[in-house]
Amino acid sequence: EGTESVGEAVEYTITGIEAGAGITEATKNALSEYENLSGWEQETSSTAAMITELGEAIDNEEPIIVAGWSPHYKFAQYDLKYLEDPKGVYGEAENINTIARKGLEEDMPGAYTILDRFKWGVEDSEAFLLESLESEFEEVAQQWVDEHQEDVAEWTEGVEQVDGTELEIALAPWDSERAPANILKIVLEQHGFNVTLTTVDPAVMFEAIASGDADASPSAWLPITHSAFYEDYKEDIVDLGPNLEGAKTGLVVPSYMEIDSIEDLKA
Ligand code: PBE
Repeated sequence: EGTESVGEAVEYTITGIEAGAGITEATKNALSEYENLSGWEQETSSTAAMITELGEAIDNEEPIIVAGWSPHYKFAQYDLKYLEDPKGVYGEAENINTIARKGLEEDMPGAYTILDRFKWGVEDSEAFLLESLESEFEEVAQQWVDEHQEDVAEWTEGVEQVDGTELEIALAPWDSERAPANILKIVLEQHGFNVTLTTVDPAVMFEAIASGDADASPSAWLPITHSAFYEDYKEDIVDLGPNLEGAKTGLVVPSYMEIDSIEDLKA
């Protein structure tokens, strides 16, 4: 036991999430860029499975290495740390941006204004996500809007009411994306829009905004996590900038593990 390496203990496996996630691509890049990770694999499945495995490992104080990100409630539930990433594979400052289809500003200036102004913080988001473990997502969103009327007033100042204009928001299937989408749905509906939320993989989300099938999305992780999708579609979308600054992705381990860097993951 005592002499077993971290690699042996985790069977040279990083516990990943959905195959279509941006972080799955970043982790593939990490596996090819860090020489000490040659022979390691990423096991993809689902976010729910990753969270279950993480919880089980922590219950047994066993080692585990997961593809992780913030904002996420796991940092409030468990004592975790990001492994240092000296090669910068997961990037430095990551943000969550709002993107819109071309022409939205002309077609629905009020909605565009609200989408453009919407902004909150990592702490807001993590408090929201923790709350959502106890209550329905829609209820948490309503409560957040009720309790943040000053922010909402800033986002909506001068925006005129419309009468049932349809608006489609595309979002990626993670809670960090469901949170802003549900807040925006409530705020936009208070201004008379009829909002549909459509959940799709990130690649499809960018494609839908570029083709105009969807109007906007508050879940573009840039500049790194969704860079491959962004590069494909950037000429055909409008980037409204960050709605959340200070997001992060990387390899995450329980704090009791005695390693600090991706380079410490030795065979
Ligand atoms: N995530 C959470 C997503 C975006 C939101 C980091 C898991 C990803 O595409 O990797």
